[in-house]
Amino acid sequence: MEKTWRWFGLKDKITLSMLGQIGVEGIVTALHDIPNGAVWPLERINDLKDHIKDAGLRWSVVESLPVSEAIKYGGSRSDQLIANYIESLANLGEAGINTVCYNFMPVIDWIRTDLEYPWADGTSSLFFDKIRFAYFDCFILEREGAEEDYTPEEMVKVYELSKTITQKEKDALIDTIIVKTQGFINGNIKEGDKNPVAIFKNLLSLYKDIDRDALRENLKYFLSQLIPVCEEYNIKMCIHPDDPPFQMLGLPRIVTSMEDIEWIFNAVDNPYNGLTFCAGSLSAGIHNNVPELAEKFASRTHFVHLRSTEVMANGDFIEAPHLEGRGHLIELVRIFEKENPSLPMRVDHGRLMLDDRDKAYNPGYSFYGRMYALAQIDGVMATVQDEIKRNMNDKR
Ligand code: DNO
Repeated sequence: MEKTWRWFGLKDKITLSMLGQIGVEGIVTALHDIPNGAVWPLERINDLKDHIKDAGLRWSVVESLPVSEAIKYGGSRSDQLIANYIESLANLGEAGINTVCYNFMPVIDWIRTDLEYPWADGTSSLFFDKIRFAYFDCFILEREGAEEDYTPEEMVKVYELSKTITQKEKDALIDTIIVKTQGFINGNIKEGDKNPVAIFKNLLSLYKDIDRDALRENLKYFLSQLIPVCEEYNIKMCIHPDDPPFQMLGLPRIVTSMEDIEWIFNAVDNPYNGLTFCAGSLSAGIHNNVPELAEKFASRTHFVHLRSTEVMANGDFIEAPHLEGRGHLIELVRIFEKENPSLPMRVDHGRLMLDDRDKAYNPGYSFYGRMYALAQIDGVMATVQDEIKRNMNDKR
């Protein structure tokens, strides 16, 4: 697979010349400063593409071309926003950038409760604590009916927590769930926004009449408008699974399982309607067998995120070291190397380690942590490629 790296543009403290030194071949990025919903001008795309090329790399994948909320909930501006999206795609196609990752998660992209969960070895990783999340849902958002989403045993723990949690911890929880993890993704909420909880509640209310079926229909409509343009410009669209892959906050989530992904592929049955195989997101759902999904969807996978998680019996999950956990990345490398050796792959999220701390990297996007994971995966890829070569020689 092609070794790519998510780079956040000219403002990223991790420079392209650093990436050149650690074996990165392709760049995954976006025009992060263009507001969600506006057209990406061809000139701007070409400028960034040339900048990357000058560093001896290529712009392999767009992550993400964000889908505006009104497209997802089917608001009155939806058609105009889809027209803008199509124009951006055509411009990307014109510039020769052919893989576009996006997601269709309402309101909130990915969800974690802790950005620096400590490991015994001194490193730290991202973590999801179900009880803290339930506390946020029931006591901070005060979402109507929230308690019904948790078991009575869980609610007992939530009430216990409510007696001891400090204001500082509450603020940190809000900051982590709806600001820090979202702000850098062209999302709905930015660092510095006043009263993020109110903004967030307002966004949730946009979906009060949208269930899974309605969201699916809006995705189908969006894709059916896009795909002819993708065929014309050879642009592979790849939807990112929901992270984590289950229903939360009363919002519909439609990219969580084998059945969901099959539904999407059948809704617009065209190879340009493909998947970002994010092993990390998929592995956080105990209903998912990640290698089985990879076997099944390899031919419609256009981009791979290699990351793994471990899910606890109480519903918490942690981002596991890349060679451990439910992601089974070694097996995935076998599957994808066989299917398409030129598929772009990026290691996703890394631990905070060594000199990473206090660098204010976007959560999950450390330098040494990701570099370490990339080196591990690089070794696995070399081994698997060698296995494939040997098998071919044996067959001759
Ligand atoms: C988080 C990422 C997501 C992902 C988007 C793709 O680290 O995996 O933000 O980039 O969901 O649209």
